[in-house]
Amino acid sequence: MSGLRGPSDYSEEPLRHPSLRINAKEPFNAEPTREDLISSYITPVDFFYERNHGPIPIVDDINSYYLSIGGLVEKPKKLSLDDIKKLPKYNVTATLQCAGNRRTAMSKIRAVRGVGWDVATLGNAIWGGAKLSDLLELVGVSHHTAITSLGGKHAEFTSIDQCPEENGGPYKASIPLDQATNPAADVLLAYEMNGEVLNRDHGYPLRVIVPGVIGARSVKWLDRIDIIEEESQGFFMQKDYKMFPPSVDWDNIDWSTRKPQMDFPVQCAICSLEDTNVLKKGEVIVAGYAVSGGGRGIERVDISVDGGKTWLEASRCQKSDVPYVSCDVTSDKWAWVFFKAVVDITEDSTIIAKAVDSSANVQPERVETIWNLRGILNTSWHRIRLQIAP
Ligand SMILES: Nc1nc2c(c(=O)[nH]1)N[C@H]1C(S)=C(S)[C@@H](COP(=O)(O)O)O[C@H]1N2
Ligand SMILES: [Mo]
Repeated sequence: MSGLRGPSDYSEEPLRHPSLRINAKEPFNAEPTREDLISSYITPVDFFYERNHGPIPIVDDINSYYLSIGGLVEKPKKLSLDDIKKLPKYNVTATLQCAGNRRTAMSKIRAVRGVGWDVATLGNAIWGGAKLSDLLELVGVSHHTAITSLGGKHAEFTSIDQCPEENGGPYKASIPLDQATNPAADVLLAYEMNGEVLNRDHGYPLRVIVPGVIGARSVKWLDRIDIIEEESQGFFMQKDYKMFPPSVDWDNIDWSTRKPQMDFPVQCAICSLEDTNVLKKGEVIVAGYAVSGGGRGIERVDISVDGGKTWLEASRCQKSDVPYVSCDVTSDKWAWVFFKAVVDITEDSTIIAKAVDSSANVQPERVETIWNLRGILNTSWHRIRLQIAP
């Protein structure tokens, strides 16, 4: 075995920060409060959402851990963590977002299947590790390869956790080989998160980070990588995390008609306010995050306090040392931006935020128009109903 062990029950779970809001206990699924989420541009590990499909794996002896790389490659290999650490190390600031972020709001339109989430099922971390493109060179697959000499077109990541959806088998996902072998795609084999050793909850000892893509493809507790001909046939690629139109429900679904979701669309949410807030007349701070997938940066965030009749542009609260220009090499093109506006509220109001990305994609106005049976990718305008105390 690879030194990784996937328990069959929840008796060996790690300790978690008490401020996380738990949405499901077994498997453990939790998100921070809105306030905690925007308390720091780099999300502290303690406040970083967790999405699991089974019990958290364990490494009993790190010296016995190895990663297998095989499939349609000329030189299959087994690498220890030290071998992986010998490859050039990169730090990539990337926002990981679960496709189920904001699902609860979508389920209010019509029932959807999946864990309920508020608006904080994402986090922004500095991931440290080796590039997948460099690792694949060790097995004879050079940079910018779309198909190997043996016909491989996808890189499949396999974990060790026991997932009920896979009948007790491990979590799997894949990405196209041209993305895996493109150094600029920044796909990482991360062993660090925010400068610390990756913890068990987030994938110790090694996880994949696929920047700009829904979190589901960033496989934790990596056991093996295989270069395969077709995309991964695993449950989470084929029977989950696909985007369907509002006309498809459980009685007429045909999973094979859609592709697995990869990039996430433009998204934003207000985190300084809750729907239950009753405030005094006067200044209100409207602050939150905006992020887009595929390396598309955020162009602007619009705020309305009159239900969408008029708009004002929010200001950006970026880290002071990194100017945000999405096409600039020094920018964090995979990372969220924080926004802020101060508005004057005199009566009960609906406050709206919508973001625009660098390709001029805009969030859809109404959740009804993007309702889908799995409740993924709710990127509709984020609305807060504010009450003013009499
Ligand atoms: N092995 C494994 N990897 C996994 C998952 C999982 O259940 N098992 N969940 C995926 C999903 S759906 C998301 S959103 C992210 C969550 O990563 P995090 O828990 O570190 O925030 O991990 C992904 N990788
Ligand atoms: Mo997810």
